[in-house]
Amino acid sequence: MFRNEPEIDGALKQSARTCVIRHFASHLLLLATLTLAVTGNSFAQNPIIMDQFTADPSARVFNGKVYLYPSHDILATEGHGRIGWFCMQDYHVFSSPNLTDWTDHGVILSQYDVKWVDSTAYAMWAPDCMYRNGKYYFYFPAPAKHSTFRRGFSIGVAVSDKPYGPFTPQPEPIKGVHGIDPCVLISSNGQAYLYWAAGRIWVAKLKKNMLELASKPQMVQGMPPKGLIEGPFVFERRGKYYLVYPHAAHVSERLEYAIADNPMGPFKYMGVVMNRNPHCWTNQASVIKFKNQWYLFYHDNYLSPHFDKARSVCIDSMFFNSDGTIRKVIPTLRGVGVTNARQEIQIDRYSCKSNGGASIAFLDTSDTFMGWKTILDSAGAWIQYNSVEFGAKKPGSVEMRAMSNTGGTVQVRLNNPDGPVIATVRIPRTDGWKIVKSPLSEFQPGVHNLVVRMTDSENVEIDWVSFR
Ligand code: FUB
Repeated sequence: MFRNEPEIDGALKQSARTCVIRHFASHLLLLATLTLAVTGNSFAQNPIIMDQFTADPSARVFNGKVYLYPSHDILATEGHGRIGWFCMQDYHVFSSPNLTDWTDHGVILSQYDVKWVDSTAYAMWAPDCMYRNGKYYFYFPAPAKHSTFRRGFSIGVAVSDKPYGPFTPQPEPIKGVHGIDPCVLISSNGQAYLYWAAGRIWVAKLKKNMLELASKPQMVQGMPPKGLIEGPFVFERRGKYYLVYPHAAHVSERLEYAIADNPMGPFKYMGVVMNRNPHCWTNQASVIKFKNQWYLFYHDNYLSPHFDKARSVCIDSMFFNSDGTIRKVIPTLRGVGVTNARQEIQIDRYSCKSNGGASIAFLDTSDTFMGWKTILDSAGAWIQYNSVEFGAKKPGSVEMRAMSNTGGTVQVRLNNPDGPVIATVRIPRTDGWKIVKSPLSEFQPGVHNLVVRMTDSENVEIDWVSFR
């Protein structure tokens, strides 16, 4: 079913068919989340970082927490980077105990901190981090001063006692490595490997000190012969090594994967993990297993729809078939997890919506970091946000931040667009945003999908919904 899915043209163009698939998937998710809710797990919406641009996510689980080491896109200005191109001068690290609540630990390394880096390049590209023997090793590509190598990229290492820094850069980049997008694997027998990209994927063993190569670089065998391949991420599952990588097979990059019995290959091409995104030329991924669930981290340009060098990290669940193959991941706005009903639920990060009369738009196109709103403008139009934890105690009322130039009425339903109505909310004609409240006529404890459905043919805009 997943292999024959058409390419997703952004989540905005969901068809009723996709919705049916999502309904089915949401029931599975609901079952999973009911189990997870017991262990206190919760989930995130896409994109996960809403106050800056992030890309090339390397997610790692250290000490029971998820650490995210992404690239940091900023917008170039005159004299500060190259306008119209990637502009990346530093790295932040983020952590989360539950994939929902993210802490930004601030800048851990900048191009100005590393002696060998050309600090006029603004090209601190896709990084990775690995733990060994009490230390955290942060690997990053950057153009070296006075480099004579192709595109000039070398790979450096910065070391810390903590996953969130402070990181101290080594005085020189790793000898013998020229390329971008480092990824480190420590296989179950304890050998560390460094992968990187230079047109194709390369691999070499690392010494125990994690700072030097222990073998000659070799090109990974078994990859598709044509098109740019970069951004390797390798992980081990059940004795097999999975290599996930972006491949520009046609116009923009799609995520593919290959499998090997040995970390150095040869790999066997297995298929597509995520279709190409027609709106964002690049994509790059990492994979983690966290609390018994596999997750794919990747990027999109949701917060910068007209400029794809300003990207945002997203997460979706990833599933394996019984033969070890990966099921294609369909990007969602909803992301992963259960949302607490008492929070401001961003229903514009929807799971599915009616074919007509429901749309989303930025709250403020001049400041996309403010997020989105939902617009309902015809009778029966609806939007559905899956997996909301209502808890055991009935909230006093439903609240919405809403506005309307006509006045309109919406129903709040549970589970699906025809599910039980738990509140009816009259949104008056307003000049601007207003908090509108309504009592709950019915309450069902536990985790439910939330549906907001228009009853009349007016026009309402909703920023968020909450139960308090
Ligand atoms: O983020 C800059 C570069 O774009 C990365 O290093 C590549 O993999 C691509 O995502």
